[in-house]
Amino acid sequence: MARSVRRGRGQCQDTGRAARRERGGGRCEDRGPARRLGSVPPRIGRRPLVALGSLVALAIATSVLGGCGSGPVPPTPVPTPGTAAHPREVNIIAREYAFDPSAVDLVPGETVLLHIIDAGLDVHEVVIGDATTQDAWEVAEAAVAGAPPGPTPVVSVPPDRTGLRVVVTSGQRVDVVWTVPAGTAPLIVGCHIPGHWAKGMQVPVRFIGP
Ligand SMILES: [Cu+2]
Repeated sequence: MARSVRRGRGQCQDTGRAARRERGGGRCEDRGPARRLGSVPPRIGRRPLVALGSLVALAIATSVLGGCGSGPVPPTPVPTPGTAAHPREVNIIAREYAFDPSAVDLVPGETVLLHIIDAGLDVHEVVIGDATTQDAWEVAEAAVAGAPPGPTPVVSVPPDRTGLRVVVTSGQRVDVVWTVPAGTAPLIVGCHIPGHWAKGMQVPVRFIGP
């Protein structure tokens, strides 16, 4: 079962089902200054300067390509799945007209503490559910498009299509504890305040393994 912590006037609905890095072992040795005091510096002509420049460029390229921090970027570590006792915190930020992150990573069956934040000026919502759920809310909310300013109109969908829904107003944060379905059927995070879905407020849930 999901439970929510209200911070403001948001609505929440839920079905409740819910280096020092090794560098190849090589060592560097300091051989001291290249020129001793009193010695006469060698004459550097045009050609040696060109050669010296080439060597510096090669050294920089080698440093960038093969030096510290090189190599393939490691994959993002898979988080420890949340439990009922210790839900994993997940942020979803809504603004005009997008969600951040652009894909919400969840582990099937884990319990998460969603921090849903409206960082925009308009009212937004987070609906998590499959395509059927998204369609149901899109139709239901389109029916109240053009409602006068004021409280968000009350809308509803059939009980088996509610998914998780949280409405947030500008600057508001609503925290919701929610258990991710154990299956891996595709889920979407969407906003159906009239017009918002079409403007891009839809991102996928990306299931990740423990
Ligand atoms: Cu929105």
